[in-house]
This record gives sequence, C-alpha cells and structure tokens, in this order.
Amino acid sequence: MTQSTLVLVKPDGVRRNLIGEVIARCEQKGYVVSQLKKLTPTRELLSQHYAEHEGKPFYEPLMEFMLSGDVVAIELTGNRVIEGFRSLAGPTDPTTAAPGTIRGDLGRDWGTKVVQNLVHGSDSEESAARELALWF
Ligand code: DAT
Ligand code: MG
Repeated sequence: MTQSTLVLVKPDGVRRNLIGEVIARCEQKGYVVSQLKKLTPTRELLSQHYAEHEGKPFYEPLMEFMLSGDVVAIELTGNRVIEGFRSLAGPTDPTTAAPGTIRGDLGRDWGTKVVQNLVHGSDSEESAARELALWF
C-alpha cells in the first residue's frame, strides 16, 4: 500500500535551519523524498491548504505565520507514510508532544497566537491527494 503524503517544513523550521533535521528523520525512518521544493507560499495557496480552519480564532495568525518566510514542501513516499509521518511529527502541541517526535524534540510554546510546530503532515489519503495537487 504505497502512499505519498505532503510534508511541509514551516517558516519556523526553515528559520531555525531544521530542514535537514526533518528530512533526515524521514529518511532514517525509511521513507523516500519523491519531490522537494523551497518556496514562498501565496495567501491563495495557503487559504486552499488550510480551508478547513477558516473562521477559527487562530486562522488569521496561522496565515500570517505561514506567510512569514519560506516553506519547504516535500512529497514523502512509502507504505502507510501518511500515518507514519504523523507519528514522526507528534501531536499539534509541542509542549506535550512526546520526546522522540519532531515537535516534541525540537518545538516549544513561544507564546504566540498560533501554535508554531515546525512541520505539517497530511492527515488522511484524501488530504494527501488534495494537498499534493496544491503544492506540486
Ligand atoms: P496539525 O498541524 O497537527 O494537523 P491542525 O490541522 O488542527 O493541526 O491545525 C493546523 C495548525 O494550526 C497547527 O499545526 C497549529 C495551529 N493550531 C491548531 N490548533 C490551534 C489552536 N487551538 N490554537 C493555536 N494554533 C492552533
Ligand atoms: Mg492538520
């Protein structure tokens, strides 16, 4: 059941020079980087990417944060990679994300309106297909 998922290294991860660290963890797990690019996302792209969150209190801070710098987009491939990368990333809140996960090892609460947690990973097959089509 080979799958692909969209991984983003968000602007906080790029600013902190953690692109290599994120990719290394994906590759060490055995997943394959199929496509990779660094870009400055547009508001248009981000509004489609985060459509499910429109209207939530953190939506505008989330958009501003994602527009604050470059993002690295990765198509990551392997059996059950959608679930597998979510496990590597850890849960949304970096304060409580377990050590051993990307968010748990490398993230923290910076007191911002939106949680800054270094990476995005698609949460389902439907999301992965939709998001990969948006970013690649
Ligand atoms: P995830 O990135 O774990 O899939 P999500 O899709 O629910 O989480 O939310 C997208 C991003 O928005 C998340 O990575 C960080 C931020 N966020 C989510 N819930 C939040 C909240 N309650 N307060 C502040 N920021 C939040
Ligand atoms: Mg999500």
